[in-house]
Amino acid sequence: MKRIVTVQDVSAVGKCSLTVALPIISAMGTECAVIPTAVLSTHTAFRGFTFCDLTDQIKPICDHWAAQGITFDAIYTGYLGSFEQLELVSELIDRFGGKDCMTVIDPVMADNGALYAGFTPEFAAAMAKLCGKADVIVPNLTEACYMLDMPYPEGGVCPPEMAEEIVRRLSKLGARYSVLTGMSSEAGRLGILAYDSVSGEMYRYESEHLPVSFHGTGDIFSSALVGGLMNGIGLFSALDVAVDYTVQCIRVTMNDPDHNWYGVNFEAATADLLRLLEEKRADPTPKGELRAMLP
Ligand code: PXL
Repeated sequence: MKRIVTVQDVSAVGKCSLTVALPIISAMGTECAVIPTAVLSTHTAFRGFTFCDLTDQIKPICDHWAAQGITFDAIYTGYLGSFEQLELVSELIDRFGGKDCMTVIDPVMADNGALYAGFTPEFAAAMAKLCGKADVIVPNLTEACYMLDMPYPEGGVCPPEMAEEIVRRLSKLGARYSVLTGMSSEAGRLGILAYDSVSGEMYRYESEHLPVSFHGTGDIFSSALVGGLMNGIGLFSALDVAVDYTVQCIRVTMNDPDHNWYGVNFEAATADLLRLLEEKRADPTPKGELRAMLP
């Protein structure tokens, strides 16, 4: 069985970061080890949340794992809250990464043209440096603009040529695959644009653009992507699964009159996720390399 480690916070209520990565990756049949970077009562969109920093646990956890000979097929990082955590994750990649381990970095720190509370442009620059150590990076448009130190386009409008220019620029940070999320090449559609800096291939996949926005969907997308990659379905096929699952999560949430404002009903779409995954696993020609990295 494949084993990954994900490094992000536990927002105890709020359906994001570890509380979605763990169930999604497990449901997709991969062991999901965790390094909780902090425990919060809720994510930071709530008022008055508690916060307990666990930075000092990261190195001892890694030391123990190294002593036990524990290895990983992937490292997946999400929300990281300080320069020190970026540095510790960089060391973790040096220790546990390598050619048999895929590193996926979701540089969670901003959306809709603005940084989340507590983040600075200097942090974005440090995150950009960390992204250089990844195989796959998955920023949204805001995160990409901060990491590239470029202005956020008026109203978040990013025509296809601009998106292609951005993923090319992102690839200069050093990751082989740059995936820009929240992209739309036509009205009513939303998805991703991916760029393989080795082959020069651009890959676009879009699904229905539902007229709502929910917290935590980025983490759901990235977790499903990592789960797909661990199933050996190829990066582009894994992106299809992640987009379709995220849209399905939003759809079921919209249809639930009792839904929460703080997160989507990703649990209710688990059967859809497994069906989407099975369709790709049954496909004799899954799209995108990275499959080659796996048995
Ligand atoms: O979903 C990203 C995320 C993760 N963790 C925490 C957050 C957020 C987004 O705001 O606040 C603590």
